[in-house]
Amino acid sequence: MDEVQRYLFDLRGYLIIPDVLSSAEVAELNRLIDAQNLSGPGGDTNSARFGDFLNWDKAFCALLDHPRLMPILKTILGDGFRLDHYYGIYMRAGTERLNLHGGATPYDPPEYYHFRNGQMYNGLTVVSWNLADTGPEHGGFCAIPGSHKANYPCPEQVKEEHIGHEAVVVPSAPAGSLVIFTEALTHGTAPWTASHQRRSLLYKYSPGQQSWGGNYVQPPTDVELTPRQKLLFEKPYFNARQSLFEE
Ligand SMILES: O=C(O)CCC(=O)C(=O)O
Repeated sequence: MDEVQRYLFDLRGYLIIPDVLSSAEVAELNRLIDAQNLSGPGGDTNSARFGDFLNWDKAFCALLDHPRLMPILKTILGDGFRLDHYYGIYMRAGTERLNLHGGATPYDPPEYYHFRNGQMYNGLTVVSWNLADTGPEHGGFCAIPGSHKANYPCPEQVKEEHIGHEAVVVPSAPAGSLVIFTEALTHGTAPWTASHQRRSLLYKYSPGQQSWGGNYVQPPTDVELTPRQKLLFEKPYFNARQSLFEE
């Protein structure tokens, strides 16, 4: 994580990293999703989600510990982080918004942003791989920058106004980019207005000692993982946890 990325993540609670995937890689991941002949996306949030894609192809597993991602997650979560859960979001013109949720206040123990000893400490952290352009003219991820450090709860009026409120931004995140955000951020989804489908893959990581989910995510059964990818499926514990960065 470079100095600018670290500054922006601390300041805003999210980071956009463009051009992590090539257009050929994006096309291949979209082709693999198309091949599943999924029933959606529908107009409501439930029918705008899909799961289990780590079992579909090793291309999805390769994103788990992508070399561009790992040093960034090390700064955000410390060594030894783990995959907490994952799902995909797809949306079509008219798919509804997701309400704003999260924020530093009221305090939610597994979803925190702390700064101590000159470094950040994060709870549940989301890495969203964009396989289609998202942004103000399309819809998709939206957030209130800086709300991971808010001292007051997000007012109902702001939540109701959603993307109509000046505090809420819908950042541009083109196909091939990553959106990385702390779940301590107040965030949600802008309704989808574009003619193309939204396709985002959300991998959610927790620091090694904790789990947000009650059921620990299981490794795929149909795809062979690398040793480092297997470590990401370790149960939560702290003492003597193996480094993800050893040769
Ligand atoms: O649309 C997004 O990227 C945010 C989704 C989200 O906040 C959620 O699924 O809980």
